[in-house]
Amino acid sequence: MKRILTVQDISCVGRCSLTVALPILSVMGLETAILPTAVLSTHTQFTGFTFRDLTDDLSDIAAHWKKENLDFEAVYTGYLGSARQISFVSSLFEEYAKGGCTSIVDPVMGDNGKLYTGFDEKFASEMALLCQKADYILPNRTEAAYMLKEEYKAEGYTEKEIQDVLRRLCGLGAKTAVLTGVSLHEKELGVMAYDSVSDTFYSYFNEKIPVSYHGTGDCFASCFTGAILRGQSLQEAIKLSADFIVACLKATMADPNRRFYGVNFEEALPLLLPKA
Ligand code: PXL
Repeated sequence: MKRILTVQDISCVGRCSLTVALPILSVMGLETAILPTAVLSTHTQFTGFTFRDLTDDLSDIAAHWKKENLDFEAVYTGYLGSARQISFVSSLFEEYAKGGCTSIVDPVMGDNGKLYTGFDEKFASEMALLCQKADYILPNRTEAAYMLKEEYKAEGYTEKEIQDVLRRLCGLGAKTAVLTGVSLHEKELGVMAYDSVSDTFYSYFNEKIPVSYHGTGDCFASCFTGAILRGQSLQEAIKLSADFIVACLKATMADPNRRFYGVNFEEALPLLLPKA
């Protein structure tokens, strides 16, 4: 069984980061090791959350793994809380890249044109530097705009403009860029991707479900990571991940007791089981 490492926070309540990455990657048949960057009582869209920064522990944990000769087929990063954490992950990528490890960065920073609480433009520039070292980067359109220092266009962009954004994202240094939250037609929402090595674009769209929930980006990135690691193509990986998010949203909307803070991804997990 392949072993991967995911580096992100534990939001104790909130259906995001490690509480979604672990079940998704496990159901996809991957052994998942975790490196928790911080413990928060909830994600940062609540008010009054607690935040215990674990940056000081990261290097001791990694040093122990090295002593035990533990390595990983992939390192997948999500929410990182500070420039110091980015710099730590950057050295982790360098260390593990020697053994042919795949690196996947979800540059979690914001949505709908705005950065989340606690992030600023300087942090976005640091994240752009981390993307240099990644095989795959998975920004939404807001994160892409901040990393490229470009204006965020809420709507009214063309396919060609998105392709240019994808080329510039790979220009940061990543081999493949996957851009989420792309809507070229009013009733559709989906993903466009660019593999700079083969110079090929990919896209996949679904009917737009007009609701917005936190944590869907983390569900997408975890599913995408699982799909790539189990050997699915880039096109298959974006399709499965986008279909999974639609299933998560539909399950959430069908639940009269739905939570405001995250999606019912648990009900959609069977879609991700390896085919028997
Ligand atoms: O879903 C992304 C995410 C992850 N972790 C924390 C967050 C958020 C989004 O707001 O606050 C702590």
